[in-house]
Amino acid sequence: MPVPDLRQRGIALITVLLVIALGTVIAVALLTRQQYDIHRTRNILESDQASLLVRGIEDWAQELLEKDMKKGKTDHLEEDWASPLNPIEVENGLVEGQIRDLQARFNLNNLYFPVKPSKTSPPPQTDNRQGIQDPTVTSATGDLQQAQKAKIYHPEKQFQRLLEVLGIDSDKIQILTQSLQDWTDKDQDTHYPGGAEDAYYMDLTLPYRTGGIPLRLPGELLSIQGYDQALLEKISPYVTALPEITAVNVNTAPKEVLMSLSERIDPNIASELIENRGEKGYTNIQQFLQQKSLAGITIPPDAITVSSQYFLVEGHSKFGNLQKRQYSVISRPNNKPARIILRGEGVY
Ligand SMILES: [Ca+2]
Ligand SMILES: [Ca+2]
Repeated sequence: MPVPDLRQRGIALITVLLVIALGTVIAVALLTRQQYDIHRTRNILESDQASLLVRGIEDWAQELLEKDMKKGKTDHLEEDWASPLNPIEVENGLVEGQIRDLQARFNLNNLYFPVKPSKTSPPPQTDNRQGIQDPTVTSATGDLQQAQKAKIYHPEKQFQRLLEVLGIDSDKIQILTQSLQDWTDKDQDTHYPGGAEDAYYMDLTLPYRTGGIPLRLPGELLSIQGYDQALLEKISPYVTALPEITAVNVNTAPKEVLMSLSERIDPNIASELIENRGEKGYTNIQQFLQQKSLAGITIPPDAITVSSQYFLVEGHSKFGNLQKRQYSVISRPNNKPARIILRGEGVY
């Protein structure tokens, strides 16, 4: 009988050890995988719970805004909707929210939509005095025309004034205004001298085309010539992007936005206008326009309102280890249910 080779016995032993080691590695790998799966499943469940919680904020906001509409025609900061929803603890989490009036801000899309002639607009110019030679009459007509012209709303002027109030360099203001106009308008005619159409963007290292439609979110400004993150952060509390032309609600607008209504509204006048809102806000635009501090200052009536249709709802929820932030834009047209027209994760 051949004597077993010691070397062969050694190899057999190593093989056994190797099989045991492999077995252990596989077992550990399986266990780890199982742990990962458990974690992942927990994350998915918690994420779903956090999403459901934050979605509930929308229902709260819609209900509150619909109730508000039944209470009266004006919207101001002493109303229920304007108070934030303080954090509500739920099992394993919490939820909180806040409604903001988007018509307290300048609507960037006002540069896109044509200004609608309304009841408050001055009547079209009909000069039936042509041929009259009396210089005093001509001058009176001229003054009247001047006054009527000053009442016509020019969104681009308001935007430029807002940028000025926010401390943006005066040589950048025309570029920012005209490139926004070019970005949204349907044509390819570049506003001179500050605008930019496809020809400019197609020449960039990463080429792209202009939108040719109204903005959906203020953040889209980042694609446009002249805008960057720092500028966006500076202006974003004061601007919005809505699907139609909108007026500024003088009952909710901050100082900076009130100042954008006329270059003659300085910080003191704006503070007075805010103080004079009182507890109930201005009842109608005439009451606002008749304020003593606005004597001699013309504000286009179409630029202002005392009630709002568009609101922003910001929600935040926490469930387990997960958090969610969500923004929703609510449209609440007169006597119709409030509905969500835009929703996204993160910050508006
Ligand atoms: Ca209201
Ligand atoms: Ca264009």
